[in-house]
Amino acid sequence: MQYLKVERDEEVVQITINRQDKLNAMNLGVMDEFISIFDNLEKDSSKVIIITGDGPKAFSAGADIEYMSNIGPTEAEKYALRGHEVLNKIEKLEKPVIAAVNGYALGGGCELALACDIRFASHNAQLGQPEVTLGICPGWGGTQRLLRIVGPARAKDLIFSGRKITAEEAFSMGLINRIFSSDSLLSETRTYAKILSKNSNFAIGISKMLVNRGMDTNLDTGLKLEIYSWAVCFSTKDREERMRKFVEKK
Ligand code: CO8
Repeated sequence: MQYLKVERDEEVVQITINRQDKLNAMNLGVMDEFISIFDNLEKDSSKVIIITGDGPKAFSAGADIEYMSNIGPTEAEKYALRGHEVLNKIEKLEKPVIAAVNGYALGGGCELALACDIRFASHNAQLGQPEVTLGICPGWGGTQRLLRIVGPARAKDLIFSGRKITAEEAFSMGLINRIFSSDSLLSETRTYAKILSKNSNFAIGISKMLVNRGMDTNLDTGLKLEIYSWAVCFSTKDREERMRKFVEKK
């Protein structure tokens, strides 16, 4: 891998965007590597994924502006589709994906974090959708996922102004789950990831699907889906063993 570094600690996998000199901006190479990694993660024994950026300054400063400055609509569509493929894989993966936002998360960088299930940030993080300052609208799901996470008024404020917000402001609008010091962000994220990895990955996967589907469906359908999914959990050995252990302990 040229652009992404993959480290494994038992069932926790950390993916680091490794383009520090360009503030981890995502070119097509980054996208391709993400796709090949997530193709493997769909099948392997990993349980929790962490995504972060290399260096102290950026999670990712977004799509590669140098590349975009020279393309037309056809290439732009391909670039957007590639980005969507990555973000959809993250969202559909039946395992939790945590963004450790260690600095700038702008444009596509913010959109990458939005596709993750949980977002932790360092105190120095700055998030934003500055696309309109470059003459484009958000193109990697920013208008849709941001809307669903923070609501239309806040999404429009961020997208129309292109302003960068602090980790604290992002936390206040529910965009960030927790804030840590820069020094402790990764260790705290790993500790949290370990906790998730000890829980039932089947139950977490099905819960992730239910919450994601729930955002796009009516309450009645979402609740029906929950009932059937809940019943399916009773078909696993994992559930049997976890409940048996609890009962026997007593
Ligand atoms: N793309 C390419 N290179 C970048 C990017 C980027 N997004 N961001 C920073 N860099 C490069 C700089 O050019 C510079 O390179 P070099 O040293 O070779 O000149 C290096 O990274 C360091 O950057 P700066 O010198 O600018 O660092 P500063 O500390 O002065 O500023 C900022 C940091 C404020 C983050 C600044 O770099 C910045 O504003 N970057 C651009 C942020 C931005 O606008 N991002 C949104 C891009 S658009 C987008 O993501 C669209 C997503 C949807 C795409 C849909 C597909 C078509």
